[in-house]
Amino acid sequence: MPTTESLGVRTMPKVEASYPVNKHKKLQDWVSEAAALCQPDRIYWCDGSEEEYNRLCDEMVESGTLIKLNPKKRPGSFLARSAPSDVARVEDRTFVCTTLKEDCGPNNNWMEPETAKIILKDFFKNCMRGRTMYVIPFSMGPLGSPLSQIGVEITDSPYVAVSMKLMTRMGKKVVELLGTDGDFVPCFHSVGHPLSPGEKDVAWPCDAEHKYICHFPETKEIWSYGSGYGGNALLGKKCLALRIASTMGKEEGWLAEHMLILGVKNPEGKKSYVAAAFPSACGKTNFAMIIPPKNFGGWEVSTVGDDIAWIRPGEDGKLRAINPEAGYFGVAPGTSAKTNPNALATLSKNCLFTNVALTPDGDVWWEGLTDEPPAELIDWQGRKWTPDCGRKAAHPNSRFTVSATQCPSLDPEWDNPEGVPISAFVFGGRRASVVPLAFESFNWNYGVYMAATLGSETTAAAAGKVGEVRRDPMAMLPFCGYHMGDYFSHWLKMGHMVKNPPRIFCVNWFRADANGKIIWPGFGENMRVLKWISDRVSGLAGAEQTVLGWMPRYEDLDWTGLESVTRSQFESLMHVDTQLWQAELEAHDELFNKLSERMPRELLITREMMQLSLGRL
Ligand code: TSX
Ligand code: MN
Repeated sequence: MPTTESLGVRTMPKVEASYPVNKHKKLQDWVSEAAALCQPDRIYWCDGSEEEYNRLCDEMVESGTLIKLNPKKRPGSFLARSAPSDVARVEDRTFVCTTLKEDCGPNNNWMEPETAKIILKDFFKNCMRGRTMYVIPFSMGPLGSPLSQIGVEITDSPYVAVSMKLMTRMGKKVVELLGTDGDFVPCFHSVGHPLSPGEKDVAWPCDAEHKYICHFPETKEIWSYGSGYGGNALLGKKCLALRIASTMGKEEGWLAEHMLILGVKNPEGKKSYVAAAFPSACGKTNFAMIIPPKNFGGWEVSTVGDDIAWIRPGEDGKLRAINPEAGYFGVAPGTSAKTNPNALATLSKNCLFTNVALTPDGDVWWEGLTDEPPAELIDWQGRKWTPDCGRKAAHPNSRFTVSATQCPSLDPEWDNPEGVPISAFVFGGRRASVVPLAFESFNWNYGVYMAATLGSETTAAAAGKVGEVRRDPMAMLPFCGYHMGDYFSHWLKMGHMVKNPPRIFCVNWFRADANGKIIWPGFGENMRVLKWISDRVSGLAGAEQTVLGWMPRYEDLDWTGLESVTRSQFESLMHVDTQLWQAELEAHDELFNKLSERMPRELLITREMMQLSLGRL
């Protein structure tokens, strides 16, 4: 007689949960359906406890996925080395699946939803054989906050499970909050590396050939196959909190933005909050954790978030924001006691590192951590490394994953379910010329124009020609889950929906002199610009009106304790070259033409008005 096994039919795998998980029928059905498709050996419901976190880490040390770091140097911390083919988000394998292709826009790769599901179901079939299927309930945002969203990730990666514990509010409490019929975003993930009976696992399983990161904004679902890394696999972050949430925001009247949130307290104790968007390689986490210069009397900066902000109109006519995340998944290289002392302190314990180098005494190292590299290391691929070997010790996209609660500058309101009131939006790019150090937009629509045309120059780290300007509207180009033209319209609408919209500022820490040397000292010294922004909002700081907007004059910035920037250097930092700006506006054509079918008229008119006013000079 044929056995059920020989017929290819398997019974349901064993389910393990330390708490009741069978109250929510839709969730139950989805988990059962996923298990029937993926055929894991075991289903494990995460409870989010410390005990569970430690157990999963220990199991991964045992299996070779994690290396335990020296507890004297880096208590409670681990190193993971990914497969060399799985080191970053895969933008060309990331899809937005809308019924109509027009709705996803030229800013996204499109697949028809039913077709995508047919293709992916084929990959998901039996893909968890020999593995545990983890069910990870998580909240993006404070538990139970009206601004939060719940997600449930199904994955066969224990690395994802422990990362979600660090990055979100995860576990049993979320299932309790869901009750019998609460809404959640299903986040379906597999590394795509099933094990046949007796097959030995690898340290970083993934599918080296097939990767799909699919978003279904119409049904609010995420399906991700083939990668175990970062935003491809930790589905609460870029997939849910940006791509799916941006669509929710458009439908429901709020914003899901790629922004840090920081608090600024002046010496009188008055606090305001700023949300800021920067494209990659501009030092966003460094700015989120900025420490004011010495002698900068009484100003304090605190961190609400370093990557994502969910923003909605509050009853007071202001926009209120939460950080949907509960941890930092930051780029390690360049992080040091000089560039970001708060981050370094955050990383001192209970930290999960990925693709950094290992020191002989069981600690971590990456390019930029110290001026002098250690004499020998094990590099991110597990090979012997010496300073003269010609290779990077850490992968340029190597990461730390750590709970926000360890950040010394963490804002006391970071977990407030009501969010914090936003007084200013800041947009910054890396521009060697054209864009001044700081200016304030004339009004909402003009500010949206500046944000929509945000550009940043490519650095050696990014592919493409070095120094080429890439447009990255609101730093959202890879993260907006719908047509970017509709997104601009939504931004225009949001400013007019509230009585007191935030003021909009643009900054550029990277302006260079004729020799290509960056003029502004940056880092903690950016506090001088932040103080001006904070004082502008309070009506305390002066500015002059120019064609670009309101700009600080030399005397409008606080120069206490800074000798390295002369008045003439300040003039260079602020100089607006009419011809270069005319060329800049011309260059905006490329972006606007790509989005022409859905470009809001307001932005086209703003461009014409700018061209007219520049032409008059
Ligand atoms: O993060 C940066 N910020 C924001 C800090 C709050 N970086 C690093 C960018 C790469 C991720 C910066 N780099 C900043 C900056 O403001 N400015 C610069 C350019 C710069 C680099 C080095 C020095 C000065 C400016 N000084 C010395 O090397 C001594
Ligand atoms: Mn980011």
